[in-house]
Amino acid sequence: MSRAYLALGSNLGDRVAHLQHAVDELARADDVEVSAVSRVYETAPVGGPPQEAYLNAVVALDTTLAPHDLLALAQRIENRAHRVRNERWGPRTLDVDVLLYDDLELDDPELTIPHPRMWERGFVLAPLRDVAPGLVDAGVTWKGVRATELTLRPPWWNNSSASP
Ligand code: GSY
Repeated sequence: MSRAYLALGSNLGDRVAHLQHAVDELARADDVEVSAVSRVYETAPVGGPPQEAYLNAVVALDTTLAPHDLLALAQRIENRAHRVRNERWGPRTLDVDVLLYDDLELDDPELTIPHPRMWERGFVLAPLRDVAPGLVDAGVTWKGVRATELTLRPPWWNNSSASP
C-alpha cells in the first residue's frame, strides 16, 4: 500500500460541489482508500488571466494503484466534472493533481512527483498541512489563503454507523 496526496481545486461553477464530487469518486474508486480530507480554503488565483477565487483542498489516500494509474484516475475524475482544457492557467471546474506518492521521485513527460510547483504554492501547502502536518512548517502563513467553514465529507461520514 502506498500513501499519496492529491490536490483539488475549482474556480468555475459550483466549486464546492466539484470538490465534493472528486472526494466521492476517489472514495468509490477500486484500490483507493481515502484516509483524510483537509479543510476547504478559498484562495486567490495564482498565474493565468484575471479569474475568480479558487476553492482548494487536499486528500490523503492509501492505494495499490501505480502512480500513472492514479494519474489516470485523477484525469477521469476531472473529465467527469466536464473539465475543458482551454487555457493553460485558466479557470477550471476541477483540477486534481498528484502531489506526492510515498517518497517517490519521478519525472517523465506525463507525470512529475513531487508535483513541481507544490512547495511554492500556499493554496497547496495550507490544506496539505491539515492532513500531513509533518510535511509543512507549522508557523508559515500565506497571503490570499483563507480557511473556510465548508467541509468535504467522504461518503462514509454519512453512514449512520460512523462517528460524528
Ligand atoms: O494548479 C491548480 C490550478 N490553479 C490554481 C488553484 O488551484 N488555486 C489557486 N489559488 N490558483 C491556481 N492557479 C491555478 S493554474
